[in-house]
Amino acid sequence: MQQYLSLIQEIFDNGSWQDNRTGIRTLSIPGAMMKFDLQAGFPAVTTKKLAFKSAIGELIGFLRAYRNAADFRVLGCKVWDQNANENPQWLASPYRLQDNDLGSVYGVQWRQWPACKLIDLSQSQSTAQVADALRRGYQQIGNLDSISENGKTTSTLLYKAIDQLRQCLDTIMTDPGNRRILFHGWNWAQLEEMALPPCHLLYQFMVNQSKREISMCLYIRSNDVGLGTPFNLTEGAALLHLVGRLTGYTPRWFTYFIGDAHIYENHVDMLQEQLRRKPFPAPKLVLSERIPDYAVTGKYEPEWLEKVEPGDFWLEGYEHHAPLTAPMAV
Ligand code: UFP
Repeated sequence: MQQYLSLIQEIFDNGSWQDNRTGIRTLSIPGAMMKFDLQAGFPAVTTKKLAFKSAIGELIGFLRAYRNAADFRVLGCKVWDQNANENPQWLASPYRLQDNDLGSVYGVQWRQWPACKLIDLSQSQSTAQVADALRRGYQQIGNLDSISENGKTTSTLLYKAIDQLRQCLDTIMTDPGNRRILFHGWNWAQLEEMALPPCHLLYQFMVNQSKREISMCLYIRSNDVGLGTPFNLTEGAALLHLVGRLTGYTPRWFTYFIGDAHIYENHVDMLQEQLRRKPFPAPKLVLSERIPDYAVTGKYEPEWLEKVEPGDFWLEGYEHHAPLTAPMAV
């Protein structure tokens, strides 16, 4: 956890005060990186009590493509209530379907990224393109006529919900040397349909075939270092452990990139207190034996991405200082 404390110190030393949409100023730096060896321990914050159950509940909600704060609450994660029901901009949005609705946040993009193809039927390759799209699981929705000064063009619209995460696991299994094993949350067509556009938005997996290890890089465009970072570190590292288990690789390097790394003005006291505390050794993450280990069973069971439950994850040897709280900026 020294890396987390160093990041806090760096923001105190070099950050500049910035205004933002929440009305609570932040001390911010442009760009930061932390890199954790998961074989040396789990990156749990120890200078306060980590809301481990809540973070794991959120990750599981994402894995199941949840979009309702009440569903997250059932998993033990209450952090979405305010974003769903208190942000005035979202409350006024036509895309908010009902109370507690979050729109097409994180998991919806991870597991059901809405992909469309519009193929111009007048162009010579169109039949082959439509056939290729159908082979890839797209469904033909219908044809569209558009009229311009050059005349009428007919295009056909095809749609498919892409399970990006499942595709990543499949590629890890079939083509581990692939350098394109990633999933992305920043869907421009739907940003306004989300209670919060994604903060952690790009995940890439890398397999070391000779050492049988798997690593992950995560890019977070905007990170609340007081409340968000401990949460996001937990989720990212737990995800890498889970993907490693299901594909038969040992989780190794977890590299965490931040774009705008910031401390909210009303978190300064909490973080200064944490800097005064001496961190404890990193705990160990244990995954329940219920979750099949491909390295042991030889049977690939990616449906466990949806089947895992909060009780399948726990920390062993987690020593921490007293809890500290601070308000979340919405
Ligand atoms: N935030 C995080 N991690 C998350 C998440 C939100 O740090 O996983 F969902 C913080 C970052 C920022 C705010 O302080 O929430 C999002 O605001 P904005 O969209 O203006 O960057």
